[in-house]
Amino acid sequence: MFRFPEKFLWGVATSAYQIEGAWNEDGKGQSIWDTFTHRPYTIHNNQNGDIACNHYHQMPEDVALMKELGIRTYRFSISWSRVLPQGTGVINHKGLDFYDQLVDKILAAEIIPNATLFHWDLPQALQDRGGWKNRDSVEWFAEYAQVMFARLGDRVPLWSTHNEPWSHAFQGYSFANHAPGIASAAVAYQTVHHLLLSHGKAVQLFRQGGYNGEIGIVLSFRHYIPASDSESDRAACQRAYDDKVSMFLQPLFRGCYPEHLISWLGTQAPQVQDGDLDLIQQPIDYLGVNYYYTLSISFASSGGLLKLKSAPFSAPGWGHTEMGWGVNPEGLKAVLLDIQENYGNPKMYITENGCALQDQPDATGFVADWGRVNYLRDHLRAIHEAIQVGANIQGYYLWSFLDNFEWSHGYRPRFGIIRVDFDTCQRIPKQSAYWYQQAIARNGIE
Ligand code: GBH
Repeated sequence: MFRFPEKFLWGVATSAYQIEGAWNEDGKGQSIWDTFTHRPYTIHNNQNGDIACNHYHQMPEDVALMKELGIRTYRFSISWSRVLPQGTGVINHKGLDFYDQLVDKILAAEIIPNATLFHWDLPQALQDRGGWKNRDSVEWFAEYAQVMFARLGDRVPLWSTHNEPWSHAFQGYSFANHAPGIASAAVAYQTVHHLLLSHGKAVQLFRQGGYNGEIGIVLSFRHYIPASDSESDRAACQRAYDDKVSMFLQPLFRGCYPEHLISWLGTQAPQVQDGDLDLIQQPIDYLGVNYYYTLSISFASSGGLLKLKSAPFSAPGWGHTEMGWGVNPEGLKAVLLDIQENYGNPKMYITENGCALQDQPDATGFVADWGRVNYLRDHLRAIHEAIQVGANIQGYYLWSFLDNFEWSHGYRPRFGIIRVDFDTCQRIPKQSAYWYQQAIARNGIE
């Protein structure tokens, strides 16, 4: 039995656009994800989040299910355009009331709410003003954050500013496989800078408001290993790490962007003004760690340019998940130990970890997802090992509570420990939900 520290927080995570639905109800404004998914041939099978899991209407039932499983903390995100339909200015009180009621229901179930301000669904009205490319976005975000702190700050003890700024900046503004679907690497790096600046600004406002809780940021981590021992592969690996990890951890914890990276980027490097890095470097209360997979890295030349090449890496005995991602629980431990050793061992929550499978329900509709149980168990063992060697890890949020809208992949990959029938919106706990319930009850795993 691997026992966890007494106060370890066992949680589940979701995000607004992926579960809520009700995309145009009760005064909600349009977000860039509404726009993006309504564009034909953008998303797998032309699917969208118009209804998603219908969580907006089934919220009380969902919280009751969490309570039944013994969940101790719930990480959700707030839809900015539900609260501020135009992004700034007029408040939509019905939208704000929804989150108010959600928080009250969560607290009544003795679950600790962890609210993420931005999980990628920017109000379309702000995109029309340039989105995150526009430096004014920092002020827009500050206004929105103030509204949320003022309304929920008395009851929400855990806040996250941004979810995976890397993913939003690059998938949204460079690879264009996410909203807003813009393809420009230079804009993506500028977006990173504005996302980080707005994070710093929100943290500052949170401190000034004297709120009692903890505030942090959630980053996307992968473990990178060189494809071979060659000098070139090791250099490629370092470059990937700088681009995806140091790019965020250095400004947040050391007040600078990685030098190598900035010179590599040349004219694509973000424009930084005096004082920006001081704002970004505001001390945070915790670092949110999202980890799913490990990549093996090398250089490949394409058209005379040196490019990074990555391949999924699976530890021996593991296959790939439904996303095509490799499985490597040791990679999570490596990520945690790296943060412990090189960034001052901040308080950490694993804010996302989980796997997509081709879940097959039996004749009764039950899903015996033992593959997911194996994935979760071995990642939790890796976390346990990291805690044993002193990494300051206080909790774990399983992605995801419900099967949901997996962005460009639509509803095909199922990440939930609760199955959702997307025709009826019926919820059925899977084997993994019962396994997790037992882990929480015992505060440990086998
Ligand atoms: C998280 O991102 C998200 O926060 C969550 O909303 C999502 O549902 C969940 O994980 C499962 O995917 O454009 O080819 O370079 C996941 C981590 C990191 C996965 C970036 C995709 C880049 C793919 N993501 N990765 S690519």
